[in-house]
Formats: sequence, C-alpha cells, structure tokens
Amino acid sequence: MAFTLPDLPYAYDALAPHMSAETLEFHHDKHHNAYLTAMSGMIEGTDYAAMGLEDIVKKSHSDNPKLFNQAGQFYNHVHFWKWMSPSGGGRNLPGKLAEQIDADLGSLDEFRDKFIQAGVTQFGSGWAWLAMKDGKLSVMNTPNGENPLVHGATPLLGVDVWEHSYYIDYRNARPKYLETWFDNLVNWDYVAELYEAAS
Ligand code: MN3
Repeated sequence: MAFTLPDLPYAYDALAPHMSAETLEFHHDKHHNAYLTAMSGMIEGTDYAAMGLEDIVKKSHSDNPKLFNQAGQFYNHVHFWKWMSPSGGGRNLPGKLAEQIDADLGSLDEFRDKFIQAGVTQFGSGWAWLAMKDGKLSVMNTPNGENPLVHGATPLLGVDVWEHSYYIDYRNARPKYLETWFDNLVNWDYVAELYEAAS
C-alpha cells in the first residue's frame, strides 16, 4: 500500500512554548517526510508493497535493517504527533489506565520517573516507551527507529529523544525536555485509546 505523511492534528504553534512551531516544522515536514520518502522507495516493487505498516516494521526488523530504520521511524512519528496535545499533560488519566499504572508500575509518579529516566539514559538517538506485553505495562527504551513492536509488545506512549526533537527548544537539556513533555504535552486520551485496544 502507498503511505502518505499524516497532517499534524494541531497547528504548528499549538504546542508552544513546550514545543515550538520551528521544531514541529522541521520535525514533521522534513524528518518525518524523509522517513516516508526513503521507506516508500525501498518497498516499491517488493513484497513489502502489499503489507500494512506494522507488518512492514516487524518483518523488516529481521529481514532488511535499512528498510527497518526508515519504516520504524515512519511508524513511530505517525503516533508521536498523536501522543501530544495542546491540552495534554496533567494528572487526570482515564480510570482503567490509571489503575493499571498503579498496579504494574507503582504509581503515576513512579511511572513518570521511570519513563523520564528511560529517555535520559537512552544513549544517543532513540525513544522511551510505555508498552503493554502479555497484559502487563512496562517502561522501556530503544535505540534509533526501534520500537516495542519488535519486542512482542504494543506501544502505548512514546517520546522521541533524537536531538531533532528538542535541540531547537532545549539545546542539550534532554531531561528538561522530557519533564516538560510528560507534564504538559502527553495526550492521555490517545494513550487510553491504545490501551483499550491492547487490553
Ligand atoms: Mn523524530
């Protein structure tokens, strides 16, 4: 199937001051589009061309590392835009999700600490995640374009810790970016939607 670049679900300046219009213009229009263009060129005329995105990500992880880098990043960013909202953040998580976070990760505060630490300690480029595996929630991090799908888990929330995601707004202060992102931008409604689908 042919893939297209999804529009941002909000205006470029809607996440300011936490994430600037300049960051979103580069990140969405340039970086995400580049992953799409590279992936599309690599799947054209191959068996991958008939597959859905999740299957491309999973199959290319073992069979075609160069394609995986592009497809993984294309997939991750399709969700990343939706994991943020101008009215995001806060501490009012949908009930069932909040209950399972308490049960599996201790509390919202413990989850927040683990998630931010996962992002801070990811050496170089990558992502930090909340994922569901075998009915349990866990926090993980992955390098480059990798994601929980290739570890048999379902991504519920992911934050991009590539420098292109924060360097314009935060320079080298990755911890500050992660704290601000978690407290002000996370679209818990979308996390809950993925959680319900995975439960
Ligand atoms: Mn990115």
